[in-house]
Amino acid sequence: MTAEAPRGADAPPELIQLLTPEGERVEHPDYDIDLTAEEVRSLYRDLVLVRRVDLEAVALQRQGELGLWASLLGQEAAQVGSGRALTDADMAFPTYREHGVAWCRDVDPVKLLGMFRGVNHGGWDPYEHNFHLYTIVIGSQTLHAVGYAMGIQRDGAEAAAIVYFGDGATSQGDVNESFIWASVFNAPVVFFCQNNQWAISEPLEKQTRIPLYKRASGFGFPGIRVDGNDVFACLAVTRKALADARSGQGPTLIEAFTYRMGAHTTSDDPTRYRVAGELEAWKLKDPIERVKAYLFKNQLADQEFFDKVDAEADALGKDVRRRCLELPDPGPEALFDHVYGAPHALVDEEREQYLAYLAGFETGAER
Ligand SMILES: Cc1ncc(C[n+]2csc(CCOP(=O)(O)OP(=O)(O)O)c2C)c(N)n1
Ligand SMILES: [Mg+2]
Repeated sequence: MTAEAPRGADAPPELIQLLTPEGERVEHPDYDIDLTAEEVRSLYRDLVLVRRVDLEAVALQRQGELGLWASLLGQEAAQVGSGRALTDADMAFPTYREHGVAWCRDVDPVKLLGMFRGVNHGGWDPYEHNFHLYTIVIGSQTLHAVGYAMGIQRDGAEAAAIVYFGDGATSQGDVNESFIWASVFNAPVVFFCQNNQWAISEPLEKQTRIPLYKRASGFGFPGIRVDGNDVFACLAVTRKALADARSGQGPTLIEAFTYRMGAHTTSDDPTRYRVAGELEAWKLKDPIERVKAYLFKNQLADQEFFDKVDAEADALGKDVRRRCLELPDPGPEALFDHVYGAPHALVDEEREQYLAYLAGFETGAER
């Protein structure tokens, strides 16, 4: 330990990496992954397509078609790698930024856009995709995930839950409480923290004095740091953590070390609080470029393949834009839908009152 190291710091953090930023494969004794050329091409396609959907959503917001958008730019590998590690039976609990995981769960991107356009309250059936609704209240979904995991544990299901949250969320009480519950009940849950270095304008050093993954040991379960810009490593590490959870070995905290390359949301201007050099340094670790380099170097894909993926991405961007603009505005009564799972007398009464109130404006009879 050097004189400058913070009190309590011990060994330097280990980072699981299977693919370097230059596209070189690295072996790791605990995290071997054997991907076919087809599987690597498929991961590359996922990464490119989710980045394209994200880009289109940012443009739509800038043109006034969405109220807000939270970009995943830079975090594609963390999301696609972990998302592709899930089985159909596993359940994912996202924040508001997990568009790449939504993609892996076959949620139509237009449904995500609908929420940010204000025409739905979530837009998809969580059980149809085993992908919970987006959660804005920071960290609260960790409690939902642990509760769900304890439920499937009691059902004896061959499944696990995975919950996504950010570096900033680790300072929330909910997240720490969920760690305790998961630990003492040995719940089949994977805590997937995307450490993108920022919580809006608050840097990582204001959240923690030790690497986040090391927090897990204090709660009594393993923590691991993975290169969040390495889709192979994210896939391998998440696969193992999920398998451990399903086989009764309890929770794991995965810290995916990555970077939010864009603004926090479209309402934010990161040039006010972070230096440009930081972004430039992370651009060299781009999650897509390294897979492309790997495919090229190993002659697993040719230019025709890359052109085809780019064309598919453009077509997807256009299609998402067109269908977003065509989304119907819901009637005001839709506000009362889905408050409960079944009809409810009080909600019905409130809906009627509200519609009568609105009708008053048309006739001028009621105020
Ligand atoms: C309980 C709660 N407090 C504050 C906020 C406002 N808020 C929205 S996003 C955010 C930062 C979250 O940072 P992090 O967990 O690192 O996730 P990231 O946005 O970087 O993915 C905050 C404080 C909120 N949504 N919920
Ligand atoms: Mg963050």
